[in-house]
Amino acid sequence: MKIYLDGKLVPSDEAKISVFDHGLLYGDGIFEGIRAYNSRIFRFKEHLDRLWASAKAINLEIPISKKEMEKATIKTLLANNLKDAYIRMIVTRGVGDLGLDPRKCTGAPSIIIITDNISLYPAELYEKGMEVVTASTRRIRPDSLSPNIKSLNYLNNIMAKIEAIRAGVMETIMLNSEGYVVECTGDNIFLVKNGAVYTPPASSGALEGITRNAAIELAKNKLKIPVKEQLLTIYDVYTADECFLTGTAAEIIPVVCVDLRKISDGTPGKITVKLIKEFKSLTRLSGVPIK
Ligand code: PXG
Repeated sequence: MKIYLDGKLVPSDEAKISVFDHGLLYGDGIFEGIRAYNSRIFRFKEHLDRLWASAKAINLEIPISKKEMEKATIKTLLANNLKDAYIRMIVTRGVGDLGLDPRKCTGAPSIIIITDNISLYPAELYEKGMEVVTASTRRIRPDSLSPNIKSLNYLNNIMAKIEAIRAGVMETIMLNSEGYVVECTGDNIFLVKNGAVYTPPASSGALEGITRNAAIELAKNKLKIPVKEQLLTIYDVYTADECFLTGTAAEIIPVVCVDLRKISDGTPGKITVKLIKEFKSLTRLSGVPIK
C-alpha cells in the first residue's frame, strides 16, 4: 500500500508525521472521506470544494491547488491499483511547538492521501437493515464549531460512537442541544412518512453530507417523491414508515430498529430499497475518471 505524503508516494509503514504536528497535538487540521467506484471518483468536485471550505473556515491555507490535489489522488489510486476505493484526504496544520498558536507551525501544512477498500458495515446489514440507538452525547452546537468543518477533532462523534458500542449496535442517532434529531456519528439521517422523504436541515447542526445531497436529488428527480428538510424529533423517527442513513463510507443503509422500536414492520422500506438501487447506478456511471 502506497500513501501520498507531502508530494511523495511512500510505503504505508514509512508514512509518518511529526509528534509536533498540530493535527496530532490538537486535532488542528481537516479531512475528507471520498469514494471511487468503477474507476471514477464520485462527486470529486464537491469533496474538494468542501475540503477547501473547511480549510478557509479554520484559516488554513492548503499549499497546493485543487487540480494538483486531484492529480495526487489519481496518482495514489493508480499506484495502489484501486478501481473501487475509499479515499481519505487529510491536511494538517503542520509542525509547530507545544502551544496552541497556529502561527508557530512555520513549515507547510502536511497533505496525506490514503486509499483503501473499506466497507463500513457488514454486507448483510444492507439487506436486513441495521439497529441504532439514540446517544446521550449531544451534537456539538454549530455556534461553537460548525458541523460543516470536517476537522480532525471528531471527539464529539467518538463519544457517541462509544455509546453505540456499549449498546451493542454500530451507529447512534445524535440530537442537537435543543433535542432535535440531527445526524449520526458519521452519517446523515432520513425518514420516509406517507410517501414523503424527510431529513433535518443542515442549519439544525448536521453536516451537509454529499451522499445526503445525492439522496435528496435521487428522491426528487428519479423517484419523483417530495423531499422536506425540516426539524425532526425522536418521536418522528419511532413513528416513521422508513428510516435510512447516508454517508460516503456507509453509502445508503436501511435502519429497521431504533431504541428497541421497530420501524414499521422491521424490514427495509420500499423507498429506501429503490434509493439504494438508484444510488448504485449513479455511482457506477458518474464521477471523475481515474485514467
Ligand atoms: N455526518 C457526519 C458527522 C460525518 O462525519 C456524514 C454525515 C456524511 O457525509 P458525506 O459527505 O460523506 O455523505 C459524515 C461523513 C465513518 C466516517 O467512518 C464518516 C465520516 C468521516 C469519517 C469517518 O463512518 N464522514
